Amino acid sequence: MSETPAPPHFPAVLDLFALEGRFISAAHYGSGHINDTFVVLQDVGAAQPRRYIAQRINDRIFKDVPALMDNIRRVTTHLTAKAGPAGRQLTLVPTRDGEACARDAHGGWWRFYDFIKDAHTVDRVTNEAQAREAARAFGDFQAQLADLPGGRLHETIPNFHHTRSRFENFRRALQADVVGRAADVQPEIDYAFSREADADVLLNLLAKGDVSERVTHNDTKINNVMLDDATRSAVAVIDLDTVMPGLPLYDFGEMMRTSASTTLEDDPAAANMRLDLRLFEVLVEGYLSSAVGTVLNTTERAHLGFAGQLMAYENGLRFLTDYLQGDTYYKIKHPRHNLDRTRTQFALVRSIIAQTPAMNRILEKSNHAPN
Ligand code: ADP
Ligand code: GN1
Ligand code: MG
Repeated sequence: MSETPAPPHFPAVLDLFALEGRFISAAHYGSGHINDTFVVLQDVGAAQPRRYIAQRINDRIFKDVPALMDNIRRVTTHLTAKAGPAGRQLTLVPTRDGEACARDAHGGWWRFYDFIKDAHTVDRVTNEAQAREAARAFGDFQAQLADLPGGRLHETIPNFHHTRSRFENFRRALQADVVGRAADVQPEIDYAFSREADADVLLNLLAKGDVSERVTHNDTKINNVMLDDATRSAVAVIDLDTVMPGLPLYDFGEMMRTSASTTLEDDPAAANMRLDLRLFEVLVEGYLSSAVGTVLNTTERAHLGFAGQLMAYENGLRFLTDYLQGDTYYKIKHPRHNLDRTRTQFALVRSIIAQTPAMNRILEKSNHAPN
């Protein structure tokens, strides 16, 4: 999928929502792979226009948008109540009918958020403070949702981090080879098969009751946490489409994959991709110093490093699957984009494996540190 500009019928979309002011402009925004995100400027008669974030929700991927929005409404309401009036949380702008989202005349689903001011996201960690802040923010986020009222959240994408299912999807894509790309990627295919057993490790722990399901974010990429422009501290966790039942290890692993790595996920030179051991240590400190630190059991703590290895492997499998299927899931900017992403992820798996003894020493030390 490639990036889409704001559609010609965008003014009609704006009319569906209870926005302040008069429309000035809408421009594509951010670097997410799934939804179409726009920043919208509205003239409110002040020196500065009012900004909103508009998102067209990807309903090829999220099959039940009302269920997804029900999750987001519940989660944002709960977080806002906890943060109090001073907090800067993700806040939905309701439709004129008071709903959380609306469907345009072309069948597209839209939602609007208040623009979180004086904050930014980064696609790559460039200093330890960013990693520590992200870890604290995602840890606190999960802890704050431990008492979310209203029962189990909807599973917006079934089996999202079920690595065995991801592996079987890859195997099917390989067998079908619909665009004839398999022959070109034999080393990546071989590597995927060589690590197949990893897919079951956390699932087996879950089945035995050694780790347990909680409400988790499930997409804890570094660019899903907003950092304050001035203080650089985390102000809000965003991109709540995949908040649903999951394992905290998935959250830590996704964070480690994107926040303790040495290059961007799509660096065409996969050799640049390694685990940065110091950033791993900072993530562990940040995560365990957050409210979630007191909740994790010894099995979870012992698997923090493996979680990053597994999430890098799982994302590698998913990118490779998409490459084999002709790039139907992730947004791409060039034909080998998903292949580049696959290669960096498998390079990261290799690097994590090579540094596992050192990671374990860090984890051992963290077990003796006060929270
Ligand atoms: P995707 O699911 O495609 O990743 P996100 O919800 O993460 O979409 O949004 C994409 C980007 O837009 C984010 O990385 C962030 O930079 C920006 N963004 C999203 N929501 C807001 C918001 N409420 N305020 C300011 N920026 C936002
Ligand atoms: C997608 O939406 P975004 O860009 O934050 C994907 C994640 C992947 C990630 C890889 C719903 O995240 O699962 O880890 O790309 N989100 C979904 O960069 O599939
Ligand atoms: Mg995102």
